[in-house]
Amino acid sequence: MSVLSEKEGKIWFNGKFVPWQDANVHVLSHGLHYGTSIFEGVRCYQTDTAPAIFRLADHSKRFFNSAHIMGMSIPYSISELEQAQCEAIRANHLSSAYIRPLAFYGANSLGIAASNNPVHVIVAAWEWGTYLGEEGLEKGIRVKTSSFTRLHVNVNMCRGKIGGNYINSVLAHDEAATDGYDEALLLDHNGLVSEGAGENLFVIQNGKIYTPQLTSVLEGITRDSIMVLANDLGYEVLERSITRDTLYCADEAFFTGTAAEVTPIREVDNRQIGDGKRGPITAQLQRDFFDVVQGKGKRSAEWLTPIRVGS
Ligand code: PPE
Repeated sequence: MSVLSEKEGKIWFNGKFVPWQDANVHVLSHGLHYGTSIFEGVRCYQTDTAPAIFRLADHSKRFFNSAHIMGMSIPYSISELEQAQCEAIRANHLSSAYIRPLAFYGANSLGIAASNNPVHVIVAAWEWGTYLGEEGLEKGIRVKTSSFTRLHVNVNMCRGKIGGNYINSVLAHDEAATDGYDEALLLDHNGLVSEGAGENLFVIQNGKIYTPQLTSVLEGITRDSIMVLANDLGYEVLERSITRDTLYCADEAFFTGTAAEVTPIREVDNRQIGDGKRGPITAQLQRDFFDVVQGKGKRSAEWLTPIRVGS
């Protein structure tokens, strides 16, 4: 297994590219002790003409919103961050990649008080294949309801992609994986279905598409893309409360996320969903999603930022 920290390449670190293995921080960094970081997950896809970043402006906006929610000020502009992401693709000679922008408090002082620490910002990019397995994309995955409750809106704010929030996801995913499932499904504090450890959820019943409202779930950019693509196909998408037994009885269900893309769910808590395989509407939306990210969809021009290479 290749070790991420030992790769060759370059990482954008506080405004300039440094060799991959030199992108290190002090062990007393505030972000490491308290999870005081914010981040993004962005994908770049190969298209017929050039590599292209999917919904770069929307991810960058969410990055700055996460910082705003944290009360953290980012010492770079949105356009500098966007350029760094494009440059990270070029500098590492990538065509399809996962991009990880991250901002975190450094090591001036420890203690809960965070704001007297410097804010460090990095952008890394590397090849990252299918998140929940190639077979999962095709056949669907097995999901287990977590014993961990999803974040309460007044405990950890869910609109922010904040490092510390992910402890909840790590606990939930590890529990599900240890029990032999592919991913965890979390319920909110009212017992309603919220989202996966790193994915939004969609449910299809009688030709209608449903997804939980944006209370205790991340406002996923793939979620939004799927809602737009579904509308383009003439489907109604409704945001509403979903109970666990509604999900059990769904015709189809799937997860969305930058890493997970569009992953069908074939089983929840050992109950088969629909026919126990990727359903027809899921398959259609998945096709449209992969078309659009690869430059072959109606929305491609709107959603893709091509990276000029070799100039
Ligand atoms: N919910 C959560 C909790 C979440 O982490 C993600 C992204 C989503 C929904 C979907 O959001 P979007 O990517 O904008 O469609 N999860 C990121 C982190 C995955 C990881 O393992 O790290 C991702 O997909 O990049």
